[in-house]
Amino acid sequence: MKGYAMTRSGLILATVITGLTAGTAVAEAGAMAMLKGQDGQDAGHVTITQGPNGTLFHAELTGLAPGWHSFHVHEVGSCEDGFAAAGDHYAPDGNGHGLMADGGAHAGDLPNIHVAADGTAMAEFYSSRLTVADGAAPLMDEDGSAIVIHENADSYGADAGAGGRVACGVITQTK
Ligand SMILES: [Cu+2]
Repeated sequence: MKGYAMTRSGLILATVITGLTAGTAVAEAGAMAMLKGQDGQDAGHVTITQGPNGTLFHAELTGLAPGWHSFHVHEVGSCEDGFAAAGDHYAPDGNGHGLMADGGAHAGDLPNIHVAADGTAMAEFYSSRLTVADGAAPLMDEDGSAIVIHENADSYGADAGAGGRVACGVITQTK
């Protein structure tokens, strides 16, 4: 009877450990990007904080045209060549574009931001797909990644319609 009780305890302990491991798979980490416009002027910054089950983006932006704009993670950590060097949207899983599209979305597809009349925007997004350094879609992969803000709002469909690149910042790991 006593032996049976010990076996039961052993099984319960094993279950608890498995649960904890699943909830803490991604290590704590952080990153940031300082953004510039095409004229080289400061366009604000984005801080990125890794949590146990997702990644929080906090954006404080300036010097942008009022209205809605696309906000994406692009696949290369470079803003050279008029921001073209940032490449396409970050999509390590091979999904198509568009938060609301069949076959979407790119891991780097994020919600639009709204810029006020004074050219500033404050926004926060949470992504359960992107990670700072570990996992299936790390921002700090071999060639890094960049935040790009576009001229137009993202349609969230398969064709983004985002237009030109108006601000860019290379993502760098801070912890
Ligand atoms: Cu983009």
